[in-house]
Amino acid sequence: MTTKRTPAASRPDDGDVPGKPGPVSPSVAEPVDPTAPLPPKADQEGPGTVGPTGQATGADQSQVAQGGAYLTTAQGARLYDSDHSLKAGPRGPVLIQDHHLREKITHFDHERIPERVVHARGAAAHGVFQGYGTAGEVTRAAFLAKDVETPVFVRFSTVLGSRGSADTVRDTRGFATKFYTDEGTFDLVGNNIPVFFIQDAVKFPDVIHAGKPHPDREIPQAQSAHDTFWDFVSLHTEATHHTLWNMSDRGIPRSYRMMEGFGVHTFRLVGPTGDTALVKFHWKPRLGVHSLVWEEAQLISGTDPDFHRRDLYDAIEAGAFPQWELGIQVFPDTPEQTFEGIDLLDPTKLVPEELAPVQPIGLMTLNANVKNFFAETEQVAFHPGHLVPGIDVTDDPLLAGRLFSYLDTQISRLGGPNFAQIPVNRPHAPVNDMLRDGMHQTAVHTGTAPYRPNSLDGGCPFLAGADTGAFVEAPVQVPGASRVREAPASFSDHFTQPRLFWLSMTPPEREHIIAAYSFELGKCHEQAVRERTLKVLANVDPELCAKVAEGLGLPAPAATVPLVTPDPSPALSQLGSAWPADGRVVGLIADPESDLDGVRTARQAVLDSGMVPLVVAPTGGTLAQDGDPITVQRTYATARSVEFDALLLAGTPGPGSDAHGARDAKAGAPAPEACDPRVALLLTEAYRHGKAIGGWNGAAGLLGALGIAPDGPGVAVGEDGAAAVEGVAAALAEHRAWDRFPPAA
Ligand code: HDD
Repeated sequence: MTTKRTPAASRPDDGDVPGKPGPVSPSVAEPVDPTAPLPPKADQEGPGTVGPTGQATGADQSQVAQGGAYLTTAQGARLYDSDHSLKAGPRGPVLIQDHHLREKITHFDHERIPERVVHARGAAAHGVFQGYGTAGEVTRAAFLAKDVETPVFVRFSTVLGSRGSADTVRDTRGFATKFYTDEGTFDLVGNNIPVFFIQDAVKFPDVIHAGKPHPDREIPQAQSAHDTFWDFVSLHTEATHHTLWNMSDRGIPRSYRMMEGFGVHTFRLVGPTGDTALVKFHWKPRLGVHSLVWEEAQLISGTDPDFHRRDLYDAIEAGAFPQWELGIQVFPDTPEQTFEGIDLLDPTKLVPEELAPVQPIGLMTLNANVKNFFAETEQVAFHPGHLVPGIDVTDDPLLAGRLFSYLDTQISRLGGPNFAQIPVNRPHAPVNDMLRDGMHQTAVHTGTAPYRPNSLDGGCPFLAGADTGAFVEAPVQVPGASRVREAPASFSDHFTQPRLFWLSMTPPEREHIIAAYSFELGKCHEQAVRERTLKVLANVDPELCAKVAEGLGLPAPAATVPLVTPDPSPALSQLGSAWPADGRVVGLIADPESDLDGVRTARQAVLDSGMVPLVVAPTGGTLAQDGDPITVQRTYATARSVEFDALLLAGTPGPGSDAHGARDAKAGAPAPEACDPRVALLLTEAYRHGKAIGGWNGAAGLLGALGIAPDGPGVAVGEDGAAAVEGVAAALAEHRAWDRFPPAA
């Protein structure tokens, strides 16, 4: 039997079926004016979808995929069939005259563009930046003036992995922000680590070739735990500082929302009177800086490789808009371009905040998700050379190479020089250039004289001066010098700042660093690479070197340089501050016999604290003895501890019994085997990862049976659900129960 397709006019189901298009003209999309700025993002208020908690999200349902009533070809001809190729008879050969088949398949064949050579995997969002006006003395940049609001687009990324790689691998994270200012687009293309592997852009292909998968078998994916990476960084010791940050908790962030961002290089600001200052840019997250632990990161790579992408999207969709303060460290623009002995042109060095405090200059809020990943996240093109009046570059040799590289890469990635006409890349300032033609030119330029000087188009456009908003380079003195391929002497200190970082870490942070080096080097096959890395570590710190050597079963070498011991910088540690628990995910473990009123109370208390409750139960559906049914979001089969920042074990309705399979246990502590093994795994894994754990009425017995002391660090067993939530929220202020991790020393 065959299906015969006939033109729509003779089909009975068209036009008069509710919800189906009637015989009206399809709506025609407005022609796009490529010179016009992007329209403001539509408000996200709307009828809404259901988010991960079962709550309405407020997402805009009016944004459907197709705008018109009828499916058409790319040329606008209505289609009567898009499911069958044109054939000579139902079982006959496909005819080459099927232009629709060819159009559809050809377009599909070209749907992918080259992925970014680095930072291929990313997630992005729209938002707004509001200036505080506090930078007015050091820069004339208008978007930093008080209360000026500027639309932004931010893309976060990993560096090494391909587009489909996992989010939670150990890596640096990109933090690239596009400010659509009234004076032109400013891109701050930074990372979540304030220093870089190399001091000169000419080394960039080397470090990336070393970090990417091996060229023969193309493995491992998105990892630095392999021989070529460690071969390079052990030979090229200026990478030691960045590598140490990567091995620290900064290499495995909990969320993009909980990462710092850094402009890395020193930039030059130009003030209203032409005075200049050197600055370093910092993004400070309102939620604090938090990380995963390594086992957790590895498990998530398997259970939810989209963890960070999902987290960002869900938070914004739920209205929990992430925020960062932009701040600057300001240094005098002296001919030496150093501060307290630190070379400001060396991108492997940071300036401790204790020496130069970060001064807040504005607030960024990400408040809208992308509507189409390819159109926006994939096609966005950042470039450190996208600068606005008042923000200029310095002679950092790494930055100089980047100013060339980013423009160049977009030409091959986005297929030509007109990528600024792609909607997400369009400036919001009026564009009046004389750039013409080229691949993917979508503007229809009028006039006859795209050159200057000209008289035929009235001589316009005119050039501006600094007083009329022009970008004017600061007239920096360039000392007469011979051409050399050399670095300044100060660039050769590769160990003082890694040592500063190490000495600034708390015991659990040090323990994580030792474990990370031991893991990564343990994955290397080449003994020479391991031994050479130990020699590098000996020049950072003897304890670090000895502990990693112990893990590798190798002798610890002695330092080959004198160890300088700078004052530690507490600001480099992620511990020691209390942060809002907003946006943390709390798993509520309950079964049909649990104290469901307590579960309702706890669930509401979690929501009231700005956190996200997910009910975990033996099966899906709802939990209800009486009263409002409680929707189950995860079952014992689908839940894994890594999805949660904290777990709450619901108590039982009556006094004195134990929850979750332990109810029948004899007097005294229930046996661990009485607990459902999946619940036991949830709890013990969360405990091992330093997560907050709570419960009420009977929970203490079960926790104790699993080896979790009910009065231990980060464990909150309360009288009822609300008290347990309060305890858990307090524990989450420090993110993890750090006392559960053994100290390094
Ligand atoms: Fe880069 C992308 C950050 C050094 C060459 N880089 C890229 C992205 C970020 C950074 C966040 C992703 C942008 C996006 O989301 O589209 N890169 C940095 C930082 C560096 C750095 C903070 C040092 C301080 N990069 C660097 C050097 C070079 C490049 C030295 C080359 C000489 N980077 C590129 C690139 C990429 C890129 C190849 C790939 C895709 C793109 O530019 O648009 O041109």
